[in-house]
Amino acid sequence: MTLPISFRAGLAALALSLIATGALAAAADYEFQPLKVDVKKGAGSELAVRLVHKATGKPVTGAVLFRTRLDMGPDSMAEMTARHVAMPSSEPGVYRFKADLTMAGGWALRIMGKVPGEKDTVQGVVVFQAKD
Ligand SMILES: [Cu+2]
Repeated sequence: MTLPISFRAGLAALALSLIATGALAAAADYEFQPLKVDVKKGAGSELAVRLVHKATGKPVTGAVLFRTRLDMGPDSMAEMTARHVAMPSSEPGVYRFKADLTMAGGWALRIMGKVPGEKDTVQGVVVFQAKD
């Protein structure tokens, strides 16, 4: 049996859209949340984020956060960045950083990471408020 061209094209388009939505859904299934929004202004301030799988609410352990950026975008100073380093964490699904928050105000921690068993990169932005 030969299918009409238009029907076959329709099937191909459907298959492609299923693949596309599947990929997007996977990456959007995860969320980075602040443990505590208010943090201390100054050197060595501690930031902590929890990565959760939204559908189950479960913390996601073993993620590799391969790219992070910390900037004052929330206060219209996106070009103002802060040094930060990853710290060890014993809590499941919690990822910690030490940051030099040189100014009081809103800081955005922008994260790209890989989650075990998920081929898409997971991204998130967590906003902290540095206080004197
Ligand atoms: Cu600033």
